[in-house]
Amino acid sequence: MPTKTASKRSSGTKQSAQRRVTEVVAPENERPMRKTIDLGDIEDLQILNEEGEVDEALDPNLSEDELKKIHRAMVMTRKFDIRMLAMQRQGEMGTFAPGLGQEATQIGQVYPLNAKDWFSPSYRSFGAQLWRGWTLDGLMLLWAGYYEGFEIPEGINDTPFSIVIGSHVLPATGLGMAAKIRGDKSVVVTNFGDGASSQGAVAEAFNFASVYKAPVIFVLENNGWAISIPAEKQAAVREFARRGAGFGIPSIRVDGNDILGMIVASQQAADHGRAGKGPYLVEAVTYRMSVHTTADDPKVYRKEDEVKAWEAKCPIRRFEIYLRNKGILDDADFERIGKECEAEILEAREKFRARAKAKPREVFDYLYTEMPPELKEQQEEYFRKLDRKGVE
Ligand SMILES: Cc1ncc(C[n+]2csc(CCOP(=O)(O)OP(=O)(O)O)c2C)c(N)n1
Repeated sequence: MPTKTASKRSSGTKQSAQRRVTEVVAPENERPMRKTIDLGDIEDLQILNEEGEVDEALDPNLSEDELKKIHRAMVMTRKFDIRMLAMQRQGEMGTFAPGLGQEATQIGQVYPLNAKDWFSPSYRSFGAQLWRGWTLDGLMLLWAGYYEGFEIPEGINDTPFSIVIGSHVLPATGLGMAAKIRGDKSVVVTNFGDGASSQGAVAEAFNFASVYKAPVIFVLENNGWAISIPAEKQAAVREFARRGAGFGIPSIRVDGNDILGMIVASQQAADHGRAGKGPYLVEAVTYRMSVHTTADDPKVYRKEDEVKAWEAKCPIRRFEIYLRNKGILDDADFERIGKECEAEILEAREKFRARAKAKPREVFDYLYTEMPPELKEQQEEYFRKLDRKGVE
């Protein structure tokens, strides 16, 4: 192989000696052939399209009872959403994160779980929490800031939702690793947004889960926006599912407004975990139709046309077309179910109101076993103020 010698002078030094740099130059015909690396296929799944047409070959053919249960859960999620927003606007609720338009993503991801499985959600997850057994009045208490609302319902393995974005994904992986060691075949579903997927902790979680084959189903809810940051500023690739491939995690991209697609993908991911094969990444492509939280006004950063275009992809409307075509439910049923859900929510609101009694003297409690002296001082001053105002 021929060699080429180049000479170069080092500059600015007293002993500017000549250095000899030798490069090895391979002739064209001796260079190794370029190879490509196969990153594996990422399936892009849709079973029920925007018009409510179903791909018969992929339809999971769930029983009538199951389909009705799923539909009711989606309607309940939406009705709860609308009511909570109204309660917040009327001053009865704390800051709230609506999930309007994400009902299929929510219900689909927890559908394959049983009580022994784990669910570790982000804050926009009340739909999935209701499916898991959290109560309507409990969630109202939670969002109104009462610690009683955070109590995990008896019999399920859920964690409280996380507000620090991406922070819960690493502990969820720890739960998956523990499940793997116990060998009890339980799986963990953890969800997070497109924005959270850029957090370092999420990359660490992917890596640990993949290396240790932990049965974790990472549900990346790509709802188009992380507050005012659009998905195209979040990642240079359109498909967030690609993020799994680099960690050796089988990944799927699903129409997150298609409840059947979400169920099939989540079931596939759960089966994979239960079989000891490790984690799975499910990218659910959906859209945040409402405000980020009640403290946000999306009109200042996104166009109404974009929201309008997604209205046509409504997950509930297309599922109702499917149910109507199958002769399982009709328009009168849809109206009745809507009213029943609304009545249940109003009943829960009464329970919530009976329990939501502000206890101003508890403000300093539940943080320390032994309160630091400076906090104790503040507490005493605060109590004197309450006494002066005649507040109990
Ligand atoms: C570590 C951390 N940084 C910043 C915030 C403030 N914050 C709250 S939500 C949010 C955007 C999250 O977007 P995404 O993960 O896409 O989820 P989405 O709200 O769209 O469901 C940010 C930056 C936070 N809660 N935690």
